[in-house]
Amino acid sequence: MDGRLWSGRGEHFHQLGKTSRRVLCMVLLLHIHLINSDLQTGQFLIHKNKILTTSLSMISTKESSLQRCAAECLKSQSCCVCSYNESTKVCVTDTSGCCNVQTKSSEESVVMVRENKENFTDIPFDCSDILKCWSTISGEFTIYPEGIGALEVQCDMNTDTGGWTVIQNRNSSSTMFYTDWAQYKNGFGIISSDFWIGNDNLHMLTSKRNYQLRVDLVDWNGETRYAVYNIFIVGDENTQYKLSIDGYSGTAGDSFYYHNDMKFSTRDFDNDLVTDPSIQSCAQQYSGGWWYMTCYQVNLHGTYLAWEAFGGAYYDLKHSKMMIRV
Ligand SMILES: [Ca+2]
Repeated sequence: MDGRLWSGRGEHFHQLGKTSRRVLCMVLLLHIHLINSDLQTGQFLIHKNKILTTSLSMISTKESSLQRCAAECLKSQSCCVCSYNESTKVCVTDTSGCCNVQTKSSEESVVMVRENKENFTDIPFDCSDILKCWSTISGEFTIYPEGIGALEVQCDMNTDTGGWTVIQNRNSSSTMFYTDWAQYKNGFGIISSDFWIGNDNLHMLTSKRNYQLRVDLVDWNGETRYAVYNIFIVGDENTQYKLSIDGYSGTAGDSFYYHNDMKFSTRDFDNDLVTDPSIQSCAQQYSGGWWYMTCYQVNLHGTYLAWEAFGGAYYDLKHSKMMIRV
């Protein structure tokens, strides 16, 4: 099908019904868009002399034209990218729901990317998106959570099928966790070792998607245990980063639920529920920053890296890692 098909056929065109004419006009318009597509069309951005290299779920079909290949992609709710080879007539549609394009040079081929990416994964919000569209290997990545902008994070792609955004990592020897409200608000540390992602970031993430929390713990004998919570939401600063946590499963025991509904406390900002004025704040007493009550069953940032059901409140674990996933 090319532009000449339509010359000198006016009489046939007028013989068609009104609806058919309308449909043909739309097809013709799409066609014109596609053949005049040096840069952009109404539907696709065209990359000439390119072919798709990698994708998670590609479907190959034979199509008689570029337009038919584009139409195949448009039919699918999860096709953002397709490529067509004029010579072999092979049409490859990517039905992963991802819009990231990895191409290599190839004459006679074009790669087409939908212009409207609204319903597709275009930029990664978190490590679930990274796993889906960018990488199946753990490492450091940049994510773009709504309201935050670019954020460097550690993604765990190994634990329980992966897709985890790591929000905390601590070796008990690290003392940087006994710090103030501003540090906990903004985050601190180095994401390749000991760090806290920051309460503002935690709030922005957990208020936009429904996350589960996973905590992995290791003691000094090398024993490992974990806890998963199906509900994990951190409020904004006005709520003092109030914690909502529920839906435990795992091997560590359900100690964290004790902290449900608690506000965050730091050494300079006491929101715990200890009322006895002779007792200093939990954050100061146990040298940490946490959702203290009176005071804790879980204290991953304190003098003792503690999870009560795993050895007791004063049993210092070696390592903790907290991460979230949709
Ligand atoms: Ca208090």
